[in-house]
Amino acid sequence: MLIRRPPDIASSEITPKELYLRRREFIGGVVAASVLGAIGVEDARAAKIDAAKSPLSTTETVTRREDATTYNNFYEFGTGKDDPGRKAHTLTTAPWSVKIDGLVNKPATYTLEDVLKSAPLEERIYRLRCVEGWSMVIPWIGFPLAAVLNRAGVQSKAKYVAFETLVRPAEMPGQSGLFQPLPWPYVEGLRLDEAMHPLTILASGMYGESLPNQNGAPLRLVVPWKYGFKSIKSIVAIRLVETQPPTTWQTSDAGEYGFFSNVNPEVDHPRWSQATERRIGEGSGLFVKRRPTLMFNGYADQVASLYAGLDLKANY
Ligand SMILES: Nc1nc2c(c(=O)[nH]1)N[C@H]1C(S)=C(S)[C@@H](COP(=O)(O)O)O[C@H]1N2
Ligand SMILES: [Mo]
Repeated sequence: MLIRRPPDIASSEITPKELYLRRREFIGGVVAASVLGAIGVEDARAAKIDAAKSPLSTTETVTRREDATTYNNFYEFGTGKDDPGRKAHTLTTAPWSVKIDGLVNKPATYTLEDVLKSAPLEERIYRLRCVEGWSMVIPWIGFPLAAVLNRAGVQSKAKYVAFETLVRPAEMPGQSGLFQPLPWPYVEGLRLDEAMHPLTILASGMYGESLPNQNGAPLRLVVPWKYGFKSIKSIVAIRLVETQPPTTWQTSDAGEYGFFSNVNPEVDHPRWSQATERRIGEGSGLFVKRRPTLMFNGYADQVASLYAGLDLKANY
């Protein structure tokens, strides 16, 4: 997003992947066996997760897992959409801990296993709309962020929640190269009422399995009514604070990315319209179908009241 490129991927970018996917469908014999072998290794690492489907799920067609795990933004592994899928396997996600501190009664460093005990895991099928103009529908497995915050005991002075991603250059090539696309750690923030909203979840899995590294293993935020960059990956710290915390994209370009970043078809990005979006997997090349972007990404009924009286153009 930082890099001055057209808002949507060019057809020249998608073509190789489309070809690759099509080629995989036709692959036969020996080659197929080796491809399956590679998939087998990945499957061995992914743990199956049983979770009841949440009624807060959309009934729209789910994006193919193949697309959701090969077309990503995770700048710690590079700025290319295929970088995370190719490079994130180097990240070790166990053991993992999450520090929860700031204005809470019980500041502590929780193990991942302990965090996951905060509430029953459920499957939530959510739309994810990237600020760049594409979207997916992803079956997350997670639980409300509110469960963790309530466990820690939020103090009355707390007004915002700040989140932080891991910094580990040895395992994150985007943090160690000559070209550093962003300042690290990647940080994000929510107003406390947004963080406590039942739609806001911490996800540890998707597609019935533990999260692939490229999607933010082992624990990431998902805030479905905001642009995708708010959904911070591979979280190591959650801090309750009194004043609005800095966020990575706002810090890197405040004129283009705001703190709220609610999906809004009526408020354009300075360099492109946000009125429509391309659903990954729907058409390709010249035949890309664009669909209208929905207010609050289609979650207006549940979240519009959070912003009553707020000028959404000024507070983008
Ligand atoms: N730490 C971190 N979190 C991140 C990003 C990132 O670069 N680093 N990219 C964001 C952006 S721009 C999007 S669109 C979503 C993409 O999530 P997905 O790859 O699981 O679809 O992750 C978000 N979370
Ligand atoms: Mo994004």
